[in-house]
Amino acid sequence: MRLDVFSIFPEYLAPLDLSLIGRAREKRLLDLTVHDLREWTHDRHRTVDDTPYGGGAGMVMKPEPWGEALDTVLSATPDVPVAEVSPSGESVAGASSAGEPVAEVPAAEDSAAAVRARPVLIVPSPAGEVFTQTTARELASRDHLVFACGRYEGIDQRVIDWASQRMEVRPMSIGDYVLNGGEVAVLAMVEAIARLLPGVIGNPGSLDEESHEDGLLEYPVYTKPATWRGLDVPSILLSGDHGKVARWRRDQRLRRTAATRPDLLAVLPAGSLDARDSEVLREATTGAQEEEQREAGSSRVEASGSGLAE
Ligand code: JF8
Repeated sequence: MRLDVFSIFPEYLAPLDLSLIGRAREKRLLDLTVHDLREWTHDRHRTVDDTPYGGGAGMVMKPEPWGEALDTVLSATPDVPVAEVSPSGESVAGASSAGEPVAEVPAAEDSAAAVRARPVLIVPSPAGEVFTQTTARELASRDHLVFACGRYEGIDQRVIDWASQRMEVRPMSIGDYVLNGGEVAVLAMVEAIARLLPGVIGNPGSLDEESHEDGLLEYPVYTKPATWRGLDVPSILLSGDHGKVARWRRDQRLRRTAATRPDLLAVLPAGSLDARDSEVLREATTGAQEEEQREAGSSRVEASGSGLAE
C-alpha cells in the first residue's frame, strides 16, 4: 500500500517511523511518504494561509499549494479508464501486439482492480464522517491513500471540490472533540488501517476477537501473579476449562458493552446473539435500569440528557 501524507508540520508524523508501522515500512509492506506542504509554495515566506473571505476568526489554508501538491500525486497515478484495466493491471486492447484477439475480461473484475488502484484523498475534519473500524477495513483494501492535514480554520473548500472530481475524497473525523489540526487524526487512522494489512501484525488471529471487529468490547485480561496487592485473578481463568473460560469471556464482553457502550448493542448484526447471550444482556440491562432508578431518586440532574445539549 502506498500512503502520502501532506502537512505543514511533517515532524508531527515522526511516530510513523516507529514500532508496527516502522517495521511494516522496513518490510516494504507500506510505502509511506510524509511531504512538507510548504514545498509547493513559491514566495519568500512560504505562505500557506490567508484571511477568510466573509470575515471571521482565524486563517484559512490557501488553495494553490494544495492544488500543486495534489497534482504531483495525480500525475504519478496512471489515468487508466476503468473498463480498460485487466485484473493483472495490463491494459486490454482489442488485440494483442501480435494481432490475435484478446479474451474479454469480466467487467466486475475490471472495476474491482481499477477501484483498488484509484487514490483516496482522506481529509481530517471535525465536520467529516466518523472514522470507524468499518472505515479502516474499507481503506485497507485500497492501493493508494493520500492524507491532507489541515491547520488553522481548515482548507479552502475549493480544494476538496476540485479533488472530488478527480479522486475519491473522504472528509473524516476521529471523534467529537476539537484538535488543532489533522496530524494527530492521521496518526490514528494510519495505525488503524496499516495493522489490517497482511503481514503487518505478527499474529493475525489476534485481530478476530478485538473490540469493534465484531461489535462487542473486549473481555478483561489478566497475567501473573495470580494474586497482586490482595486482588485475585478470577478463578475460572486458572481452571483449565477452555469451554468455561470462553463462556465467561463472552459474558464479560456482553456486560461491559451493555454498561459502557449500549449504542453498540443496538447495531449488532442480526444473528450475533444466542439464547445465553440474550439472557446475560437481559440481566445486565435490568440491573442497570434498577440502578438508574435508584440514582434518579437522589440526583435527578444526571438523567437530563447527553451533555451535548447543555
Ligand atoms: C482541525 C484542521 C478532527 N476529530 C477531530 N477533531 N478535530 C479535528 C480536526 C481535523 C483537521 C483540522 N483543525 C484544523 C481539526 C479530525 N479528524
